[in-house]
Amino acid sequence: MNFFSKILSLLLGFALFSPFINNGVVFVHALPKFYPELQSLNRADDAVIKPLHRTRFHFQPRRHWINDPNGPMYFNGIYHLFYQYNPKGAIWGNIVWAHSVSRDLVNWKALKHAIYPSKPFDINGCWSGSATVLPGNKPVILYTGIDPQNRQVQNYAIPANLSDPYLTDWIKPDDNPIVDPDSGVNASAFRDPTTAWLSDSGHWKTIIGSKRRKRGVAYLYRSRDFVKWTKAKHPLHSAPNTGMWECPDFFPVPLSGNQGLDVSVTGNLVKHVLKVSLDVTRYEYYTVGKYYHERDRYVPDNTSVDGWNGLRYDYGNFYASKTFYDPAKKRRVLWGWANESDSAVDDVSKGWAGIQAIPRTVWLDPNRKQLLQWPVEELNRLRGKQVKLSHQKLYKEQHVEVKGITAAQADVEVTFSFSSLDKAEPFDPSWVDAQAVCGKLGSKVQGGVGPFGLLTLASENLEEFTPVFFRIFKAHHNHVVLLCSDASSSSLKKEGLYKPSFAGFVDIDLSSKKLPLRTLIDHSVVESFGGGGKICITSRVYPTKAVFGDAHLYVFNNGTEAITVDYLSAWSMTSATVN
Ligand SMILES: *[C@@H]1O[C@H](CO)[C@@H](O)[C@H](O)[C@H]1NC(C)=O
Ligand SMILES: *[C@@H]1O[C@H](CO)[C@@H](O)[C@H](O)[C@H]1NC(C)=O
Ligand SMILES: *[C@@H]1O[C@H](CO)[C@@H](O)[C@H](O)[C@H]1NC(C)=O
Ligand SMILES: *[C@@H]1O[C@H](CO)[C@@H](O)[C@H](O)[C@H]1NC(C)=O
Ligand SMILES: *[C@H]1O[C@@H](CO)[C@H](O)[C@@H](O)[C@@H]1NC(C)=O
Repeated sequence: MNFFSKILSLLLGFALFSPFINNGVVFVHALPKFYPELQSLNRADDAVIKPLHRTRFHFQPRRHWINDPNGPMYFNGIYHLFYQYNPKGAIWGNIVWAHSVSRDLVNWKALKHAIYPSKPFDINGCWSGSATVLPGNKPVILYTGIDPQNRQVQNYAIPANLSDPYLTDWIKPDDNPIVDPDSGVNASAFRDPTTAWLSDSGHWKTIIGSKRRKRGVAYLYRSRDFVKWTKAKHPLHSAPNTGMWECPDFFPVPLSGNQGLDVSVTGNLVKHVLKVSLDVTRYEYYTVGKYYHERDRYVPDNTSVDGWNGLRYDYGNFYASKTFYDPAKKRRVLWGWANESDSAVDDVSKGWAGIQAIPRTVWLDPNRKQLLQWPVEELNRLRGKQVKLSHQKLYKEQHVEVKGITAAQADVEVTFSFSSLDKAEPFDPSWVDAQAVCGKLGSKVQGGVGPFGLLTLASENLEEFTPVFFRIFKAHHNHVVLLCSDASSSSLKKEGLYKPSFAGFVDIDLSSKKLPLRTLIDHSVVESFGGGGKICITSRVYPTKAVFGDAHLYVFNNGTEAITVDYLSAWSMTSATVN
């Protein structure tokens, strides 16, 4: 991640913005301001950890700041997750690779830090990277180190003892760094190596995120021995006006079925996915395309938008994501960081900041234009008490409570149906920004078909609620479905909260006149999967009344077309054992 953007997390507010326009694209540069006094407020004792909005089944450390998931992998029956972590406080700084292990991706045990600044090649920072399991079942980590000149260099680390089931200790060999930024590369924008793949020619390949002026770039490097790396003449891919590409991720998906593939698989039965995290917007986008492995070039399909209006894994708080192949269950699993939406001062006072979203299985949609995502199946083991609703009609302005579960800690699966689309509101073709549409047409603005959905983390009299809802529009030739996860009424707290109306448009076949939705609710996070995983949105919210036993869950409709809850199943979730 970018040094400046990381400093952003130190800010109380973004003091100065200077937008300028280039080729029709607005770049917003934030001029960072340091608040060193916040660093001195950091505390190390458990006593100050505020439990109020802590999650109970998401991944988070016991305290302090976390950001990017790093080097996820499966090794000898155990899942490993490393992550960017500040051992000294709840704001960004002092970053190490913290390390946790799990047998089920749900319950985690914290180990000691795997990688921390100690050598010239990482003395100023141990930033993000990936794990690759080499033939012979030997894991190796590639990560970005910040050297004494503050250059971003790429290093490797290997387990000290392959017989240790937890791979607790890691060695950083003295022949690091293994990749220096050459004269053509901006040494302040050169980071986050991916899991390497092996080609038929016996070369290992990895990509490293960068930029050239305003062009986002994924530089490709090749190696025979994993230690000596050579930059390819051409990047694997690049795109104009997207700015710095952080945390690239590149992997194959089979044309059909939901299995995952090892990263080295190529051929006519796969497509490839390239995801990048855009430092300028703090969002990610991905394309589906073809990898020409002889030429080492990736070309997105013409159905994928290659730019910051592209497809997103998640239209909410979700960044710096990374996938790995799980050979035990033959699936590809996605991790992503969900940052806080409160202020740095609030983070210091609650003693912690940042969670990882629930790991998701990802695979190619049968339409081959996008991915589908679903929470890993192991999460279902936390499902406790279940309540059901079926054939529940919802007329305009109606909401019905789903009673009998812990609404602040729940998993909800629901299928809505409607009998006609005739009442759908007209779609304005100038609406390209779904979030702006949701901001304008929230749950309170009545519609035709929708808004309908769930009211999560709601207080009894709806002073606070986070609605997750669909709204269907009639465009010239088709219907357009909007999914919103709207934090604007999520909290009565007035100051210091970011309450965006996150939303995305989704290409769903409406011929069945049904729309499914699954939402995971965990105290300060609402994570939704619309249309069977076609669209995901994660919101971070901080209710003041709708907490613990005072939180409620409702289904609602605010459109003129009557909606039916065909079937709803909601579960109280038990708490996972996390770190
Ligand atoms: C390596 O790990 C194994 C299993 O934990 C342990 O028995 C062995 O003593 C370790 N070797 C060293 C050199 O630490
Ligand atoms: C290199 O990247 C840094 C960090 O984004 C930026 O401030 C600087 O202007 C870039 N240098 C060049 C020569 O583009
Ligand atoms: C997109 O590519 C496909 C082949 O992959 C081609 O058949 C189609 O005509 C292209 N569409 C456009 C609009 O270029
Ligand atoms: C439904 O619409 C009414 C009228 O605009 C509004 O008062 C109410 O808050 C809306 N319900 C929700 C859940 O937003
Ligand atoms: C998460 O926090 C919000 C509110 O401070 C910012 O607006 C986002 O830019 C930030 N997201 C990331 C990825 O840093």
